[in-house]
Amino acid sequence: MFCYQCEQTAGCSGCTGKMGVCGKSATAANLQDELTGALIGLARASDGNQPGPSAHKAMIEGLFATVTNVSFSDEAIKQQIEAVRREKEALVPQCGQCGTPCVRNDDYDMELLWTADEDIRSLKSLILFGLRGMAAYAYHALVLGYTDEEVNQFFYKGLFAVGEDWTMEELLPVVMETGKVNLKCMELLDKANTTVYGTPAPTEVTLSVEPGPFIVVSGHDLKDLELLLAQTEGKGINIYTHSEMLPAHAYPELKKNPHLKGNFGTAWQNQQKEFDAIPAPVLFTTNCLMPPKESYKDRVFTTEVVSYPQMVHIDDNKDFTPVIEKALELGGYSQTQRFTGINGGNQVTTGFGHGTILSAADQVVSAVKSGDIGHFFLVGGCDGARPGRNYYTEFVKQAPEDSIILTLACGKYRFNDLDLGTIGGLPRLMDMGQCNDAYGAVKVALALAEAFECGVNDLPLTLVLSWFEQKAVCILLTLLSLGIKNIYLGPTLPAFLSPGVLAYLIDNFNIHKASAPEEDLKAILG
Ligand code: FSO
Ligand code: SF4
Repeated sequence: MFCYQCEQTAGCSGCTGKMGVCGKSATAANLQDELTGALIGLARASDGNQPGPSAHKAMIEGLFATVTNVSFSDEAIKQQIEAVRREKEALVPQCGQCGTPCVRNDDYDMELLWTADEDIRSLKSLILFGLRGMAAYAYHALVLGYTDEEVNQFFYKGLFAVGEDWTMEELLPVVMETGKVNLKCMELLDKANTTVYGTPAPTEVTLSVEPGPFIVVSGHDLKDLELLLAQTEGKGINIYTHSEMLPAHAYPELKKNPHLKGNFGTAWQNQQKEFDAIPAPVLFTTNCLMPPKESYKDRVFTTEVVSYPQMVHIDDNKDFTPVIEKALELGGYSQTQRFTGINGGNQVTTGFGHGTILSAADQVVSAVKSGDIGHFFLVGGCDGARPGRNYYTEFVKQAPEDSIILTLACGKYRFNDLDLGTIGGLPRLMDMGQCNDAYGAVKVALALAEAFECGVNDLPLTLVLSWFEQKAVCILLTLLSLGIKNIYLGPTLPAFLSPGVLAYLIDNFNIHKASAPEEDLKAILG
């Protein structure tokens, strides 16, 4: 196997051997390569043909399944390979049956990518991993009935480029286009979420768990949470969010359910410790699933494209009865359990989406003009297990008192239970939501730039991002496609950035590797 798509990759260079650091087996990794090769074959076959909704679904699901911490099951990946090949066959039914096959629509051999020239491999990796992240967002929009033809078509265009023998000059525009189209995809998901569930509003969420049966829901899929809330209504079962599901509390149509009680646990990498003794089942709707330990593996359920060998998978009919029965069997705690966040706080606040922040735009602008607000930081992104990620906690703690901290994604658990006080009636710490809500952060930045009649890069705003997996890659590409410069990225730089491509990003976008909070703050504010 070879895989170097996430931040925890072995030796900061690539997972090889029998198993990746994430627990993905070599067999699953090789099958994921075969799936990706089949998707490139589908992209090739789409050239001059018109793939329809079923091909788009196979494309989106196939890409999403290869995101880190999503699919560990050989069987599930094999079924997806079959589904992709059926879609290709439907597009080019006679292909390969002529006397002199041209191999134009063949599946791609991923070995060609992993052994390519390092700069070409780097650019193609940016495209491929960006597409994987974007597919996750397209998937969540699709389950809510929202789809966009430009987004769908770009999956084929991007993958086609990965399979071609192109130069750096030919690949670079596709890298930037991946970011541009991902903005459209995140906008689509924002529209889907806010149309179906309403505009998020600031909401305090307890970290305590009440007595009685309960279910913990992890991942990013709001539709699954909605369905589970409906199926548990009146059954005496409480629902708690976990990790990236926390922002669900802020959506009016989800919040109205009285049995949506609070949030359990912190970011994904702590799950093996946090789920160890929990008297309740856990439902994973998306990443980040870690290999369950013996002590709790009978309590983990998966759905959508998440899969793990021998775990109960809730299929597309969405009958959550096995999860509900497990919650009733385990019974929950006998007394209220008071949990805290990483810094000892017992509640967190979420729901500062672009709708809420922009409704206070006048207040924000006058606080900047009066000097009450000196700087904005967006400290967000994915969390991870590597040491060094307390950089983000320390950065937030050391940020000056006249600064506003916007945050999003699971990296926020490093500091979201801190009380940072207020400036001019505005909380200093505002949780904008999940990773996909980076769309909202872009919207706020563009609105501020307009209010101050300057470019985004001229605002007193710095993006301090933590990356872990491929959704962070597509978000980074979106920010670059908007021309946003001076981003601080950490805790380590992606292994798939070759020295040549990294030099390009530094020269053109002035990307900085996060170093030490005090040094970075000094450089930013000095
Ligand atoms: Fe985190 Fe995992 Fe949202 Fe990622 S839970 S690491 S960027 O999947 O998706 O922030
Ligand atoms: Fe390694 Fe990350 Fe790939 Fe897992 S997803 S095999 S940890 S690089």
